[in-house]
Amino acid sequence: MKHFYTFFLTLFLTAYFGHAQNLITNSTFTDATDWTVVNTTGSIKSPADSHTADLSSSFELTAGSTYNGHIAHSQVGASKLEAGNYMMSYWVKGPVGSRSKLQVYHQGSAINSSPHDTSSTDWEQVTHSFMLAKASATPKVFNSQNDGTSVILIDDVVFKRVTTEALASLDFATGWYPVNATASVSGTTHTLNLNAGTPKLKLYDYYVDADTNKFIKIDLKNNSTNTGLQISYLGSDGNTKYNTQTITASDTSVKTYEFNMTNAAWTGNIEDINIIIKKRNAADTGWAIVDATSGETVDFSAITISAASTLTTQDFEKASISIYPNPVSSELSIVSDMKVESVKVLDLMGRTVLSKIQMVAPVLNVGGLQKGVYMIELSNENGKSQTKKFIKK
Ligand SMILES: [Ca+2]
Repeated sequence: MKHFYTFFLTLFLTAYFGHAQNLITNSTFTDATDWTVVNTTGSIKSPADSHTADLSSSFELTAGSTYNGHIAHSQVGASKLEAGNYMMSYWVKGPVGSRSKLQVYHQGSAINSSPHDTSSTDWEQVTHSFMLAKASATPKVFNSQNDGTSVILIDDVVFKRVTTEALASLDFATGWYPVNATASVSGTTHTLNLNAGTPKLKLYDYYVDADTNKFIKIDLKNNSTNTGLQISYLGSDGNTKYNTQTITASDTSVKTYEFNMTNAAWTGNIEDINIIIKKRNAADTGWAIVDATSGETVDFSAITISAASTLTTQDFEKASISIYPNPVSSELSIVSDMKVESVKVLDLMGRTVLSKIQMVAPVLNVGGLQKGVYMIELSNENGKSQTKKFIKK
């Protein structure tokens, strides 16, 4: 029965975590340059004998004669790791009684799995769970028979972060880590201090169930001169995707920005999610990385992951707005329960008589207009608007 459990667990893990989100996967070993053979001999098995049905080859490793022979992967840098839980696994095939193990060399110490003695001549899986600090790590797979002759095959090596499903309301104080930036947390506010390059908050501890959740809402106050907010993620097609929108620079209040993530690559369990601060390029044709001299901050206060849009600013057309006095001789006051970003005034023929004016105070001077009836068009920052009629006396 044990074999059945192993088998089903493997299928589950493969489907559940997907493939591309892992830090290391080796189903073929064609990237053999990433692996170094230590204290023994080894090479890609040819002709192929693969754990996977596609016969995508495996790695044949002979035991060292007096010391543990192994293959060591090139170091996984600290920039790819964050303190937390990780797992590593491999498939092994060899004569009954073959002995192998996993090791992760980290901060001067070896984190070993228990030795695995094969119980059959078929492929068997070995998994190893461990914790890492934010420091580089070197994954290794050992043939630990130490007899100088025993040969095993290794395939489908996986090294990955152990993640759990993101909560609908994610606390910025946990799970989010600064990259190209430093961060400080005070109460519910997570302040990102921007460095040059691509300052961002990276989500290491969670994945998002993209089949259920299609909207990500971010509350922030942008204290910087940068005007872009970008969500990047590893799409289900294996490619990194970007979703970017404009944010208000040098803001004085918290604003809500919602990202509609609906697209063909936002399915399954999505990992490697980043929230990146961007700026416009010099030609104003696209987004660029922030300046070396930036050194500014963005205060994040909430992130909400949901199935449907929760933005109320889309209801600007229904906002309660009144203008007075009406008729008016000079100063027209505007009272609204939602922020009015700009206004313009048209005559009854639809001709613009006062072109678009950014609202810095809720008062518009119409003293220069001829007597008559006019329309005032009030707009929010997303371009939604509603129109009111007034009389100039
Ligand atoms: Ca293979």
